[in-house]
Amino acid sequence: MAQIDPKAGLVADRNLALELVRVTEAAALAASRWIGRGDKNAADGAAVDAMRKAFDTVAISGTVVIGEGEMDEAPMLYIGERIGLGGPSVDIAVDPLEGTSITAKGGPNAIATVALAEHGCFLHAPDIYMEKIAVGPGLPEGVVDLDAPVETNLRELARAKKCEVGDLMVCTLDRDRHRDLIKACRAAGARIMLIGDGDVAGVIAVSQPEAGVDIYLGSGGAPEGVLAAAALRCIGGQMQGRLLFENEEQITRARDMGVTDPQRKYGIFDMARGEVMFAATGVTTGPMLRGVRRFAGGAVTHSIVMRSKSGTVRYVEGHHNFALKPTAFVA
Ligand code: VTB
Repeated sequence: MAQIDPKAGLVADRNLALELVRVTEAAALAASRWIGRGDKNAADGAAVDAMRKAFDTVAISGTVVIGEGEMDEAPMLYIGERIGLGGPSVDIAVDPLEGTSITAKGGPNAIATVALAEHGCFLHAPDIYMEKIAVGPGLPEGVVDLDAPVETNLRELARAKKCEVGDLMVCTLDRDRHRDLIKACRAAGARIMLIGDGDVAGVIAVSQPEAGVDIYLGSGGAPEGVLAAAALRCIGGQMQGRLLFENEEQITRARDMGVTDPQRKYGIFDMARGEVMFAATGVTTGPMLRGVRRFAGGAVTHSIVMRSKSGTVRYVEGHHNFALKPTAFVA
């Protein structure tokens, strides 16, 4: 195995990005056994377990900063857990199965995902909601803003894209709490793609022309917001987020995690600074990635891996031979 100078930082190790794919592949393969079987906890558990084991083979000194919960509520990949074989000191954000309910129902767009940054570069987001707005690359900085009315954002975005508001596709989670948001988008004349779960992929879609999404709006998990910000740092695009607190206890918890201003509007660099790497593997098929296809003795996976430093986006098709692969990665 290549020797890595721990002081050289991430920059020294391009290969780390490809190592991350092994980790998301492992989680996706494990979760794929549970597609459509109606047990989201089993699907999630399998993904977490496989991802945790896969991290044991990666040459990093990693600390989980976005994970499965606090140490007392999650046995593995909990916030603060140290993972990896030893190597550069990095912070890790994980969502071993983004879309547990989707997987349980066999629906579209569930992914296994991981992001990595130099120590101290990810927002330590508590597991609460975050209001999010994101658009793709190549647009004037500040073309949309979390604090602007929906109509204004859509009008400005259409102007920048030289199209009609009616040409725009908004992506948001299909939730009752988005009733007013959806109404405002429709009143403005925009089209809407309502997704059941999976707002990491939903946000990333704004930066993938083939996904046909122009803007992501609405609230979803704050940890998912940080993962999406990491991805957009690599692939390009603009994103803002604000934590949505429902009670004092959440504010106190966030303060303990280093959030000093609960009202703060976070820009993409506030959520994922420095050099960032992102990887995801499809569990079920969506616009971004194809899902795991299993067959006798093996499976095929599709993954995306990217680095902010180079901006290279790679799609990796993995053909897995279960006769040769350690069982931990197959389970
Ligand atoms: C989103 C979605 C996730 O949580 O972040 C969502 O991307 C937000 O919570 O896949 P609600 O379901 O309460 O709206 C997930 O669904 C994961 O639980």
